[in-house]
Amino acid sequence: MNKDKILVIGACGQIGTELLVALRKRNGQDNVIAADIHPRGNVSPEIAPYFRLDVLDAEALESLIVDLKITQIYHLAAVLSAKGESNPTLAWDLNMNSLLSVLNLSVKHKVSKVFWPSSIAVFGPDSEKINCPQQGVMEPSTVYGISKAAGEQWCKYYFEKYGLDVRSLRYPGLISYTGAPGGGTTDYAVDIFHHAVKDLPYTCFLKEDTALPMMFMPDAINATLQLMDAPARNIKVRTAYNLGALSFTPAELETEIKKLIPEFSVTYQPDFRQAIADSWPQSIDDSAARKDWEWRPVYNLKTMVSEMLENLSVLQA
Ligand code: AKB
Repeated sequence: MNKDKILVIGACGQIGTELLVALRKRNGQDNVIAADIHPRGNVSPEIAPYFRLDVLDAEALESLIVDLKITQIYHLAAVLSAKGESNPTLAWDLNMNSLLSVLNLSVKHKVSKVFWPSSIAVFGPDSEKINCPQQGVMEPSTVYGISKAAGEQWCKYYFEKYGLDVRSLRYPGLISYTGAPGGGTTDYAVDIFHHAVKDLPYTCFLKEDTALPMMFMPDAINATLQLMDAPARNIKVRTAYNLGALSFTPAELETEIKKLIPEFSVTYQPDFRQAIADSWPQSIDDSAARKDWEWRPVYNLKTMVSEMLENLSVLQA
C-alpha cells in the first residue's frame, strides 16, 4: 500500500487546483494535504484537508511537515513574471526563500521527494528562439526568471550535497479552465477564452505575432506526475527539464477560436509584458524529457481550443 502523505503548497493556484485533484485520485483525498495563503473560510470546503499556510513562515511549514508526517512536497507557490516586475523584492523573497525553506526542511525531516516548478522564464534575450535547448544561454531579464534560474541550481545543489530527490520542470505558458493564472505574461492565452465564451471582445496585451511556448493543463499535470513517478536513476537533469507542447501567436489562437465562435473579435494593445515575451524563446527542445522519462504531449492547438471553449461554456452555464 502507498503510504505517502503529500503536501501541496499553493494548492489554490492555477497548477495546484488541478494537480490536487489528480494526486487525490491516485493517493486518496486524505493523503494529499492542500495548503495555501487563503484563510480557510475563503476556500471551498471540498478542498479539505486544507491548511492555511504562509510559505515564508518556516515554523508553520515545519509543524505541518512533522505533525502530518509528510513524505512528499509539491511546492507551487510563486510570484510570476509580470507581477514580479512590479515588486521585484517581493518576488525574489517569496520565490527564493520559500524554496530554500522547503529544501532545508525536506532534508531535516527526510521528505522522500520534492517537486518545484521552474519556467521558460529562465531563458533570456540571448537564448535560442526556436527549439531552445536544455542547456544553453540562460540570462533571464525578469526577476521571476532570475529566481527560477537560481532555484534550479539550488535544487541541483540539494540533490548533490544532501541526496534530496528534488525534481523540476520548465513549464511553458499553461492554459486551463479551472484555476485562474495570476500575474504571468502568458495569461492572455487564458483570458482570451473567458472573453470568447462571454461574447465579449478581447484586448490582447501582446502583439499578434508574438509566438510563445504553451501547454494545455492536462498535459502539464501528466508531465508532472510522469516526472515524479519515474525511477530516480532516469532523472538525469537535476536542475529542471525543458518541456514543450505547443507554440502559437495570439493571432493564431484568435483564428482557431474564431473557427468555433466566428463573431469573436480581438484588438492588440501591447504593454510592458511585450518586452518580457520578446525575451523568451518561441519554442522548446524537450528531447531530454522525451528520452529520460518518455514525455509526450497529447494536445495540439485545435484540440486544446475546442476543450477550453467546451468546458468554459459548461462552467458558465
Ligand atoms: C508567466 O507567464 O510568468 C508564467 C511562466 C511562463 O512561467 N506563465
